[in-house]
Amino acid sequence: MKGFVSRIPNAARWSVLAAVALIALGVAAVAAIGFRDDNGMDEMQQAMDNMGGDDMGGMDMGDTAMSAMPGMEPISSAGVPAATQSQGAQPLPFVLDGGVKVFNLTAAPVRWKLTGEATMTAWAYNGTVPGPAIRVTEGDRVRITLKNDLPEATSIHWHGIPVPNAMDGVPPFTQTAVAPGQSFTYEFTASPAGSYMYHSHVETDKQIPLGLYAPFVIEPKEAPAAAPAVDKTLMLSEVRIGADGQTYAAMPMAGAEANYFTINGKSFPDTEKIQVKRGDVVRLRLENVGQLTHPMHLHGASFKIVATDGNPVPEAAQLTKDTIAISPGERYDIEFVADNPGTWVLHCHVLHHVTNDNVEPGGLITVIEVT
Ligand SMILES: [Cu+2]
Repeated sequence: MKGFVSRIPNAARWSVLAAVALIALGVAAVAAIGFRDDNGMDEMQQAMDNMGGDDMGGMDMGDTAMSAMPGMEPISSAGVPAATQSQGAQPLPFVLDGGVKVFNLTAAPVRWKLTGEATMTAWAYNGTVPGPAIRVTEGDRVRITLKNDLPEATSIHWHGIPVPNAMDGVPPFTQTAVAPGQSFTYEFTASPAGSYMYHSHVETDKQIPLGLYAPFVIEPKEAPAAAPAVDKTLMLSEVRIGADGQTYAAMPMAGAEANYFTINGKSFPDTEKIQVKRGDVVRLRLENVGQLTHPMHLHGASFKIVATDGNPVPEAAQLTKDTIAISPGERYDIEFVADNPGTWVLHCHVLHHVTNDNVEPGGLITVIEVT
């Protein structure tokens, strides 16, 4: 054998070696494919099929596949009426009953416009998203009756307000959930002053994105010497409208995420424009009732953080910023002097959150016009 090999010319010897090497590589490759086929690829293919793998373009999972998952079915829009009002977070009127301020809320489905083009099936208090704003004075006794005209049980939690335990609105711990057709009355003393929210505390992953939330402001008993000229509450949230036009509230996985981001129930360009006079002190109460963190960035001015989660910040501790990250559940009151005329924007700096179904500009942008 040695003699045979030594008699083969060099070039031919290299060819033989190369051929042997190629065969070895081929065997290894076949072995590898077989291994993956048996142990991984089939499972991966199966998972892709289960996920609606054909619909991965644009990271859309495919709403048919989504609706087959528990809790991921679209919200029924059958027989849901169109909203008769176009703006949420408007003041809720009350009647006085022996010194108690009495408010009435009805939770019911409604078709709610996010923009001129996009309409969601909302579950709303008194027909708007957010629901009506409750604004009272520190020390007021308030009584709020919730009537449930939803297809499912619900409740109201007074987010941030120290209420008696039985009034906290958290089934099954503090009350039984309010069944469809039933009512429940909450009563407590509104204190201390600050920026709060109220929202459902049943199936929150579904009911809050659908619109069961609203602002609750407790004014100080003694009005501050220099009250801001402009005082607006901006509630941040998000929801998903599928390629099938249906509303999907729950979003437990990547690819099935929210595609509409809202300020007071509207996505830009339908967010409310804030008109301000030059020199005005502007207070914005930023409240995040959604499930994502939003670093809100203001153009044209720096602001001071004057309250966090309803608690006043002592002047010496008030940070000066132009961007503030608001986590789910947080509230920040910011104030600035509008001394710079022009059209300025306040927007989220997670840039996907300034899109409507992936089209920019949209979502969490609001315009502040200083004239
Ligand atoms: Cu954001």
